[in-house]
Amino acid sequence: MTEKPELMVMTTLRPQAMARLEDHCTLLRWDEAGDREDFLRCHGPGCRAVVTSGHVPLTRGMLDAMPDLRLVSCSSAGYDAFDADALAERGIALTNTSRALHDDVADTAMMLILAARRALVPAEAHVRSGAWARDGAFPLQRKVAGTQLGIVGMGTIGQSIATRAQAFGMQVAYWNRSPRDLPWPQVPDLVQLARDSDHLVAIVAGGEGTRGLISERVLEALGPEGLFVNVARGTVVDEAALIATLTDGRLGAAALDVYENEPAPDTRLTGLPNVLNYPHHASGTVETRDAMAGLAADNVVAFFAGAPLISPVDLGPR
Ligand code: 8YV
Repeated sequence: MTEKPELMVMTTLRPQAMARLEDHCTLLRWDEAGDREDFLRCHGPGCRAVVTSGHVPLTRGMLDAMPDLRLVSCSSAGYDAFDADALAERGIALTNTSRALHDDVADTAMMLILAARRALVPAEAHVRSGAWARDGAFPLQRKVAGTQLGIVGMGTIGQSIATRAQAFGMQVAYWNRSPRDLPWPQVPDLVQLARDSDHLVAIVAGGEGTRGLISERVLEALGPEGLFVNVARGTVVDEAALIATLTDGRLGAAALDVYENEPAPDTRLTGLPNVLNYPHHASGTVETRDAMAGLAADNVVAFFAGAPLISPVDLGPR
């Protein structure tokens, strides 16, 4: 019997995916090690693949301890905790799971737009508390059909949001770091896109390249009637500016799945009456988490079989 290849496990996946990996590989459980540095020193050399999530840091120093590494299989869309430059320099392949979670994240973006625009949470409380009978009808809200949606970041998930928004009768335009050939108008100036939009959804990759991309100027351009929705990363918005503009009325409202400081976001932000909060749970369904883990495992199995990777990420040019 041939020996199974070693796989460094930096986060545990859903049970079915773990079982599949165990069938194909000898699992090196870094995630369960007491002294992780020592574990990497002992088991890193010779290890050719890692399975992890984009939330677990993967530094240059950790890569130094795995000189034979050729694959990082990431069980999330984002990989902003990785040193992507170091991966690219060393020619280490990276795979992610955008294609497994785009439906749920796009659904969440739409849910946040609709819930914020129709005041779902206060409306629910209006019924539950008896205020409906006591105080009368709930105030009128704003119509979504016929409005303009700006999407910041037009990858797999951005495009899924766009198709849903169209089905809801919205007009879509987008901003992207690189030009794309898509059926929606691309606006190269982010401030202009915000100015033209009723709602602005951020779904751009996190990391240093996009830190503070949604700046005070962008939020001001979105304006006192505008809604900012973040299903990307907390870092892509200047959070101090977000709090300031929401507080003094330069920005109308925000609906957020992500925050700079998770899982204990700034309460000056989460406590505002014009903010709708969700706990970084856009991909949080059984089906999608199973699919993400399954895809991460499939990439590992393909790699060790010498087959093409299923969902590689293009890391260059950097
Ligand atoms: C998280 C995500 O991985 O894929 C991403 O980049 O942010 C999410 O799917 C998930 O919420 C676990 O924290």
